[in-house]
Amino acid sequence: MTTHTQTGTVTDIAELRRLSARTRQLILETVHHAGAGHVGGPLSVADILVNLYFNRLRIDPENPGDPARDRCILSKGHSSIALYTVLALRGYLPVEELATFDAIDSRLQGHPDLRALPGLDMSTGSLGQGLSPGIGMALGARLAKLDFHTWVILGDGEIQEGQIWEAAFVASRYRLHNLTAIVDYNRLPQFGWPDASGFTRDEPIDDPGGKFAAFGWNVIEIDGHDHDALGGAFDAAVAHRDGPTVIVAHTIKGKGISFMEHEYNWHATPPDEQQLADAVAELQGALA
Ligand SMILES: Cc1ncc(C[n+]2csc(CCOP(=O)(O)OP(=O)(O)O)c2C)c(N)n1
Repeated sequence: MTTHTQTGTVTDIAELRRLSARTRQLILETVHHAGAGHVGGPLSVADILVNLYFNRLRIDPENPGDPARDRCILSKGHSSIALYTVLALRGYLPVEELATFDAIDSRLQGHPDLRALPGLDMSTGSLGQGLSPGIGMALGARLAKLDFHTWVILGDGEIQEGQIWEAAFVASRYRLHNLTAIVDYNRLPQFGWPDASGFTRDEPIDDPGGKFAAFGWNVIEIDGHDHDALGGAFDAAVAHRDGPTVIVAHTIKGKGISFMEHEYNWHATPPDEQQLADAVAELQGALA
């Protein structure tokens, strides 16, 4: 087995929290500057991405194409600005380049394009498709005798897509212990949940962990904003050797900014000047 050397790891919880706050600040500033982009989902997934990229993934920004590196697929690709921000803080691109987000020739498109930016492992955006290439990567690792781990981040709205459950079945059938899915379980998709009378905030289908368990997956449930819990869950997922693991990360859409939390209206609304100032003021304590 060939193993990748890990570089630049951060294990200190206070520093991980500070990186999360900095990530949130940059997400908000970038979307405000671009006048476009998603907000609620990126703020929801920020801690998961920070912990993965700084504390878990065996990666090296100097060698982004190493075949032995861990893989990470942001299947909920509309949250790209969170991923670009974490990649920038991790050294894959200059932080200043975030200002080009969503511009016509930018490497940082509204949805991730793996041909444009080293450090991206999959192009995503059409929801429901990220777990399947994750299976391909995990099977490829087995064939190539590489010990890398593949991580796939899913939205809870996204897992309404049937392809997710075809993939769940296949991953279990091949006992892919080198594959972990993380559900960003903020319980809010784009507009709430449609029903006969319009939109409701009551989920029609809950307990994603129970559903993955029915497909034979190992299930871990955690608070997806708690860096201690995230690190522990990632360790447990890698240690589990009998099939794939799903981490159901209980999160809050718009996390960190009081007037954005639990509000689907902030799914993809750029903050104006005053809203940005108010939001960054809320983050100040955590940035220190
Ligand atoms: C196949 C497909 N259908 C619809 C969309 C439009 N869309 C973008 S984000 C989104 C809601 C996703 O909700 P969720 O997965 O819960 O993400 P989060 O709440 O974390 O942003 C939708 C419907 C899409 N990108 N792909």
